[in-house]
Amino acid sequence: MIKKLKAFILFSFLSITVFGQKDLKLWYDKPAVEWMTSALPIGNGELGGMFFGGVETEHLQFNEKSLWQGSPKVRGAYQNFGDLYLDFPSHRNYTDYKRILSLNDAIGTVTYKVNGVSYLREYFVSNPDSAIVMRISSPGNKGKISFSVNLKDAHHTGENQVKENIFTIKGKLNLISYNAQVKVINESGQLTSTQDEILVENADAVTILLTADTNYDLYSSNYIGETENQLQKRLFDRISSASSKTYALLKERHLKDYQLLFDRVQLDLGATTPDIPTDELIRKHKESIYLDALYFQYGRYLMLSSSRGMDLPNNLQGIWNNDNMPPWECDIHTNINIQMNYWPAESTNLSECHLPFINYIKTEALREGGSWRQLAENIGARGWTLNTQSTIFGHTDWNANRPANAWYCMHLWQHYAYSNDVEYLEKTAFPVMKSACEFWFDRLKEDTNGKLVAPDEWSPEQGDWEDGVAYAQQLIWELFNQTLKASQIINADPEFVNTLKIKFAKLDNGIEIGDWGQIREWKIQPDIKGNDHRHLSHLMALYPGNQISYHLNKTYADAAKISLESRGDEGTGWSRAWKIACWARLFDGDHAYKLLKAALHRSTLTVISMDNDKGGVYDNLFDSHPPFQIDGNFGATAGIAEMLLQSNLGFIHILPALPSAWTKGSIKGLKAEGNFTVNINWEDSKPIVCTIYSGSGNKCSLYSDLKINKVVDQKGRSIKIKKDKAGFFSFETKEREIYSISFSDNK
Ligand code: FUC
Repeated sequence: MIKKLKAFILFSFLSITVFGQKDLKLWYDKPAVEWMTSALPIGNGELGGMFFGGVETEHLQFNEKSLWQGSPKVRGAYQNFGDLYLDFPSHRNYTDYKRILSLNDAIGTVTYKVNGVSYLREYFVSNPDSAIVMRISSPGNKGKISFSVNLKDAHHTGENQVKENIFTIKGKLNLISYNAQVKVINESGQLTSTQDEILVENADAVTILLTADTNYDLYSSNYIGETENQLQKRLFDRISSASSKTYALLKERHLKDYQLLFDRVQLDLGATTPDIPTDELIRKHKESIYLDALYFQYGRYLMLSSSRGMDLPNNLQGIWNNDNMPPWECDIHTNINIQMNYWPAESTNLSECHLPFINYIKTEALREGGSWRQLAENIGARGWTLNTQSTIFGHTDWNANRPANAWYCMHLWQHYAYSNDVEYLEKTAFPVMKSACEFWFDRLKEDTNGKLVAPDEWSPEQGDWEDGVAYAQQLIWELFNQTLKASQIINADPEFVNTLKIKFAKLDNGIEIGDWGQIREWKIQPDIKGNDHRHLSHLMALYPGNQISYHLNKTYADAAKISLESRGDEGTGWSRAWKIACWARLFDGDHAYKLLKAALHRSTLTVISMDNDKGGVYDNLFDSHPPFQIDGNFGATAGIAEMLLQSNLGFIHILPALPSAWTKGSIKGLKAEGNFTVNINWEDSKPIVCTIYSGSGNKCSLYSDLKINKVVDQKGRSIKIKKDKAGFFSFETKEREIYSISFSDNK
């Protein structure tokens, strides 16, 4: 009996779900018409592609994360790398067309028929083999594949060549050198090449491998690593190694690598897979809960595709950009965008994807003579700080955003809070957090009430600069609070800890209630009721910060609600996403859901607009600011996670903001602070069973609106529960054990 129960708990933990999760895909019955709105993204974390699925001409535009114009002195911008064209002149008239992006497999597919013959194309970007892999075939047929291949350099700064079955483009931008190689491998038939194209005739199938990189090196003092020749050789070796594997093996290696991470989280909202294409589904977004789950997982897909491998964060468009003069230089923006890009990393169980951002922060913040330290030095402070815009060469400009150092540190702390990795905390996070605290020790000044305030700050991106702006105060509060916690864990230098305690005690926490019941955004200039500015900078303490909650203080939570209502339910893409999380933190699931649906509103505008009624998604589910900005994708994924589970206050709150539209469902694999992994099944809008895996053996504290009936361990033994106060329970856990919690209706 006990054995059976144990098997059941394990089974329900590992595979809560044999449900609709296997059918996560975006699909269309026609080729893409426009890069931004309808081409589909693939990527391995640094190398990315957008495929159009054109039949007569296939177009794959590609990027590599470090291909930037600029240098430490010159601002520059993130660049398009190039375009691959496949021409099938005899495929003019076709039928049975379908273009798919499977999130389960991270594989793009294009299928169609010409004269009754079926054709299949498959595209993915392999992380283990560092290449874009494309396969052209006609299943069951021989000798049907004939087409030409063309590679275009988006810059033409160097010499491009075709040698047998390999294309090479190379050149140099302001600082860095780049190189891309494409290898065409035919099975049967003939392959010939000219100066600028490779021609395949009557092949059974063809595999195309594309790899691209630059000699950028974050860890070098001048940001340059290899010579051009070394780069060329590395890519040649890379593509040779990939081409020594069969297509089947490349695909197997890709699937294994991707699914290991993607499958960690599964969300079932009880939806059936719709039989209409995704663009039509978006038009009917209000009726579809399938789309809710798809959009949640799309954020995780995009994270895996844009934030693995090299230590550089994904940018305003992740890694996908077809423009050499992109909006806002497609850079690293520090006043919401880059942070939002990483909101779902820990909670949706993709902790590894957080590291490229974290390691980049550490490297730049501690770089001797680096620009972030220089900015601090310029105003007579120790430590490091930032402006609003940054590039991969440490260049940072346009409007001081000093409190961004505190906001960046929240990410450093969060990675510890979820992983409980003390060595990481001591070696990576803490030195950077300490240095940011020292900046504020030197910078803060006393106001007339004896409180410490940050002088001359901004509430991005509106109003006047003044002392003690809520945005700055709330962020510094988080920095001091989290650094103090970190200091205690690693036994930090007592002198520093002592100063931190003194400063923290005197710090203005940035939470003050104004004359219409709102959280004040500024101390001096008035808050205008109905100001619907897209930034929610004075609500930092609600989300992503931790000071405001109904669990802590109803008065402040009510005031935050008044402020949020005043901002309205529209906004640019990312603004809508932020509001999902804010309403979730106010435990209002239906309002959070209203914002999720607002985020899924169909947008078509592709030029910059700041209008609140223009945000939403394009037909390819890319978030539209407008234009495309990936932060809104990641923000919505984080917001949905926040609706189902919150753990930012030292306990796990199960289903804190479940909307009435999701009456029955389950979530598997969300992470909670304290290194817990959580599965929840619910019915009639109430949790039925919750299974928790304890990664570090911490005490598990929980909050639930329902009474907890029983906690059993893996062996089916009842675990002693401690009732703390109304709704709060806790129990001791052992490392790597699974616990199953059941609920009863009455409190
Ligand atoms: C911030 C925002 C804008 C835009 C830009 C890239 O400046 O205020 O809305 O997202 O970043």
